[in-house]
Amino acid sequence: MNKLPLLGDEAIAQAAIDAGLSGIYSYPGTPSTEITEYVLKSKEAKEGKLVASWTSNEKTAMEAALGVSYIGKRGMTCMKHVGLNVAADAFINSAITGANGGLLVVSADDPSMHSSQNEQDSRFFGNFAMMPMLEPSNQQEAYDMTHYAFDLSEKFGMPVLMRITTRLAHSRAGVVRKEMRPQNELKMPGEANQFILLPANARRRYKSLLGSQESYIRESEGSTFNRYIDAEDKSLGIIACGIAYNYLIENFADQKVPYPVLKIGQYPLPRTMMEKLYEECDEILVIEEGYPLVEESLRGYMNNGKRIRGRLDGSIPRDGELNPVLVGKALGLSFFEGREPSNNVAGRPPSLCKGCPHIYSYNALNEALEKYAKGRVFSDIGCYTLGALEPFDAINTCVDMGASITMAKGAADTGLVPAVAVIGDSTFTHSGMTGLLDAIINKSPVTVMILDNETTAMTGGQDSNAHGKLEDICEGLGVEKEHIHVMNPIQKYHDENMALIKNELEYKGVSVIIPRRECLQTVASRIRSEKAKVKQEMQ
Ligand SMILES: Cc1ncc(C[n+]2csc(CCOP(=O)(O)OP(=O)(O)O)c2C)c(N)n1
Ligand code: SF4
Repeated sequence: MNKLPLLGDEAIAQAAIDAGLSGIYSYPGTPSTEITEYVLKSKEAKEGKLVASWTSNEKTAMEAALGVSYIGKRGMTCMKHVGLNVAADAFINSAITGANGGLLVVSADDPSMHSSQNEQDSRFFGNFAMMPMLEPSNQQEAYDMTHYAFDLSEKFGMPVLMRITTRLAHSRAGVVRKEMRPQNELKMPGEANQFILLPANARRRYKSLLGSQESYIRESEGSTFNRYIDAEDKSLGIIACGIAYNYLIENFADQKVPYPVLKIGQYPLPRTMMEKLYEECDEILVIEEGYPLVEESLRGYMNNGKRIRGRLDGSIPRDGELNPVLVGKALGLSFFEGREPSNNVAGRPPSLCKGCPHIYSYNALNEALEKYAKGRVFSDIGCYTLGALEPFDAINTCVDMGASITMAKGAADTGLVPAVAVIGDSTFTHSGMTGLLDAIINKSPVTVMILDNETTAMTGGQDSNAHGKLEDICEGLGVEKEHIHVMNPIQKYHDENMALIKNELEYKGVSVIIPRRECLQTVASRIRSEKAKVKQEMQ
């Protein structure tokens, strides 16, 4: 059968299309972005009138997907792990409402923080919500699990969480597709009050969620994604979750592990299988990406003195991404570790593109702030966070999306002068607008710079929901018109821009400055696609 060479992210997207998805809503975030991008570009998705859309943030995405499920259709939302924090209110409550049409939430974790603020483990959110969870070990499984996830969700009337990690999301392998299934017809929830979480309903729904846990465990015990692979040598038993299973078998030439292995791909954990491994083997090694979730639960409910190894006892490092070498070391294997990489591929620190508009915003801001001491610029998350690096050294904080304006407000309210917030256009609509409203309500003396490069550059140039609307939004929220300014962040206007910022730093209320110039990368990609279009028309 023909195989498609797909990234893990693309395999998930293709499987969702093939499984009869009707709507996907997401906010970009590495390493999840390519799932929604694939659906947006898919001819099959367009022909099937599948709705695919970027949203303002992960919470609005989660709620839109829940709306799709409400009417009986199959819905999906994808985000990076920290996005699940933003979506958490809707996500946790969706386990109480349950699903009508199949609902899949994909959360992509980034162990080692290749492009993230933390390396939290989304499986804890799945446990917290008490939802069934899937964790693929390779691209084919990512495809098969996604296809199955919608059936699973409809079988139990419950959303399903899929947890993936960077390496799986961004590596490619051949994937065999299943037959395409038609989209669901419109079908309202059978239970009239299911989605009305008034206390009386919520209590009933919560009891039903608790009552369903045993059936989720039974489903895990019988799942083809959880396998007990027996072997002769019982001196060690290995539990390998998700992609860690791949790292394990890569250590053996014929992929045959001499010890019994419990491969985990579906949660809640298959308790009987775990008990069997624990009873049959002298000691247990747990290999899992992220936090020691399985290791902790094993220590918690099965510990009768047998040695349990993993991230907690130091057999595997407590933090950071796994790889076959780390797994091999935990198994006491010796092997060729490879050479030092050539300088051509050595890691280089990230930097703003030459000529990036953010450079000129920071040059002007730095000069305007010269007479003040350090510690006054609260930044946010985007390409402009690179303003923390030399030669700019222009920002003092970066915590989570939206934290720039709110932190500046708190600092300004309690005595910092001047307090500056720097935020990108996409981050502003993600979670900056509500903070700006707070600042306006309290008349906090903050100078907010919304760096408008007309795109979501950091994650690859998705459309920004703020496009063409920033001044109107700020005015609508209540910023005084005379304190909303647009500037052109370019060397030619440096003195003018600097003077404008200096002036607003003196203002004892909320002012907004919008440096506006398109990201160079989106300009280049637009020109490339226009040229390709012209070439195509001439052929
Ligand atoms: C909660 C959360 N969601 C998504 C991301 C991924 N992410 C990092 S920055 C960013 C947006 C950047 O766009 P913008 O604010 O316009 O700045 P630009 O990169 O264009 O300068 C996104 C989506 C994240 N870090 N946290
Ligand atoms: S991608 Fe765009 S916004 Fe990001 S550094 Fe390059 S030019 Fe600047």
